[in-house]
Amino acid sequence: MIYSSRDKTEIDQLAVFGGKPLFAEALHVGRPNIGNRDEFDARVADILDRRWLTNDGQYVRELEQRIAELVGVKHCIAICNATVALEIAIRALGMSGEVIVPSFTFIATAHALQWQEITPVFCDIDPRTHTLDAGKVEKMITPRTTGIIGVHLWGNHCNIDALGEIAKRRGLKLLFDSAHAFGCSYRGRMIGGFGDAEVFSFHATKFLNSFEGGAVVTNNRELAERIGLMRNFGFTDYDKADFLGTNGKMNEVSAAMGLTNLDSMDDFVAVNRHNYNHYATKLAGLEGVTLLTYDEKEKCNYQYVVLEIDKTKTIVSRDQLMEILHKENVLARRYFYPGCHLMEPYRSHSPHAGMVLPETERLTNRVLCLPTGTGVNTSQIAQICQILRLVVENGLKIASRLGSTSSARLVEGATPGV
Ligand code: T4K
Repeated sequence: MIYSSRDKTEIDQLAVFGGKPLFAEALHVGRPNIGNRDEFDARVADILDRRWLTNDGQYVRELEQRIAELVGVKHCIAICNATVALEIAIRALGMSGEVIVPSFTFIATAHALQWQEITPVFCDIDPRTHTLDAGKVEKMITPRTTGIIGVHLWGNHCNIDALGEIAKRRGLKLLFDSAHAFGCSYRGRMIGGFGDAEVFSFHATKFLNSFEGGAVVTNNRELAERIGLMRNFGFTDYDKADFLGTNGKMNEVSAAMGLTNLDSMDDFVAVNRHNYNHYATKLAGLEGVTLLTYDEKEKCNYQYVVLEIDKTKTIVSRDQLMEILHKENVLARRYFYPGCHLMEPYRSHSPHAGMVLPETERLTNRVLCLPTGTGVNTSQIAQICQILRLVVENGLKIASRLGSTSSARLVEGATPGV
């Protein structure tokens, strides 16, 4: 192998042991994908000229139409972010009591329920896809259960057919948190058209961003109308509110960003895919480090590069590996540690929830997400992988030098959910 002068080949060169960090500037997971700036600037100028900034504006409508066409659904309602979109969809679907969700997800999935005093009942996941284990969902149903929320984590689809079958047979509503899955497919059909409704996120860190934003997509006209009204305080006319509503409106600048990025969507996928393949090549054969795979038969946005670290083989733990990368200025993230069930208020409500979540608890201690997207280049990826290789191939030496204090320090100082 040929090394450049900046490469690290000895463990003493690692920043964690006092070496100079590999990157002068931080490499982030979730650096936004940004499309054509001139196109965006022109749209913003148009918004200012027309003085129509929000409230069902022209760009919001165009974005909704283009998303509905792309996904192949009848209705798209743009919302200010996916958390509020989930809250509105949950309420519009009439969910109450208990709803079954994975714990291995961003806390927003659970919070959107709890915010309306609906209890999220955490169900375990399939360790292969990191999505709800349909076989276990049925066991979590009680007389209070009104729905299931599946999460297409990392863009990997849930077992949609099995969840649909359970929901139908048990008379439950089925919603998908598709925050990660814009541009992905299931059995050749785009994610977005399944269950009673699906929710996308267009947060800055997502595959397609509108700064902040989200959308509910559905084929149910009545539901779409209700969601559209709920997004705007429940107003059905001037001075007339027929529903309890909220302010879930997307503004015009966000829609302009969403439209601009939609135009570059194919380029974003190409970059992500290239990055993913590069990681796969560079990490091939590295014992104890497994790259999450995506279903090659489906469309995928490849927005997440997800590693599973098996400490029994790498000797250094996932948290030590993360600490080492952070010191090199590679801000890898342990999404979605420690699992919703171990964060408040859920931890206090159900202190023993973990007993039925063995796969979730195993995964939350293994997963590490690496930087990708248009903000990272091929040579940076090669350097990140070289560090990983150096560390794992010297796992025993490094783990003993780091000692047990590093992970303890890391966990103490960790940001919840990070
Ligand atoms: N459901 C699921 C499954 C989700 O993953 C999410 C959100 C939701 C629902 C709710 O969607 P929204 O209501 O947000 O639309 C980030 C995002 O804030 C969050 O949207 C996302 N999931 C989650 C997976 O990741 P944090 O706490 O990691 O954000 P933060 O600020 O640490 O940013 C992540 C990295 O991105 C940082 O290293 C910095 C970089 N970054 C971030 C922003 C905002 C940039 O480089 N530029 C930026 O503008 O949650």
